[in-house]
Amino acid sequence: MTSGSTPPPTRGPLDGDRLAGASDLTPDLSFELLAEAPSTNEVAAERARAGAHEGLVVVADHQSSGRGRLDRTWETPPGTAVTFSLVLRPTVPPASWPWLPLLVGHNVAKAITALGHDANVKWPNDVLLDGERKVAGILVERVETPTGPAAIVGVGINVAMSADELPVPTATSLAVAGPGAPDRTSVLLAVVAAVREGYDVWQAGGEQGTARLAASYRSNCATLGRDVRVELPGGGELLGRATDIDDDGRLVVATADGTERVGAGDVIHVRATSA
Ligand code: BT5
Repeated sequence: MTSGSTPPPTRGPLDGDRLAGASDLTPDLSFELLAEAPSTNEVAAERARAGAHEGLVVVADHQSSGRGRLDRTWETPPGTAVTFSLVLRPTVPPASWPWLPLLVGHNVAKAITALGHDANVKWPNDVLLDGERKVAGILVERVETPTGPAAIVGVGINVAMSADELPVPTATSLAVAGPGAPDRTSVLLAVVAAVREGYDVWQAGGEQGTARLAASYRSNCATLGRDVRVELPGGGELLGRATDIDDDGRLVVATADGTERVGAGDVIHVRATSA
């Protein structure tokens, strides 16, 4: 699966004309394409503070200083990835906001599945291929703006990287998983449409919308039923079996000392057969 014999992927630039056409067809989405940006989340946050409407998608053909969670970095060689940030202005009650990052991961996984891959989500929102390697990462940030809080939904997808271009051993790309990789513009449009649609359905559904999202998320979460090690944000870790995602989107872990609920953390799926 990770052999060096992957055919050379297409590395053309993102197609600005197709993005403009998509903006015309879908009034709830508009695209701003930048040749290069340090971090699309930073640019989109600036746009939101300046009044950007819900549905603005800031796309970088190349992102040079991508950010992960907790000040980590997101690395993507030029021409190989999709990196974008979508501005949203959720109207769901504050208690439902924690579901947004999970919704995004779930819908990115669905879009990648529709492109012919076996994609699912490691809690909270790492998108894995074949239940193992990370193909997409998500960073959702809340920013205060003069017209109320906005959510900046940042998504990075590894599309055309060859095996030796992957930044870390736990990563994969659509090209490495094969067969072949679609062009980056097609991946971008498919993923943005899936996220926007899932978001609209969730927002329109009220409490039922969150209940439906939770059921759908649970059914495609690679973490449920697994033995896990959870590295907690403040240091420390939990070991146990992931048994559920609760109604607030937290991971429920059965440990030797009882049941714990985790709202944030890094999950490592522990294999029964190896360390
Ligand atoms: C994430 O963080 O997974 C969130 C990544 C979000 C990136 C998007 S791109 C568009 C938008 N603009 C931004 O500036 N960011 C968002 P986290 O779970 O903390 O994972 C980061 C870790 O993943 C790093 O410490 C590396 O170990 C690993 N990593 C870095 N680049 C990777 C890649 N391309 N593919 C897979 N893993 C990667």
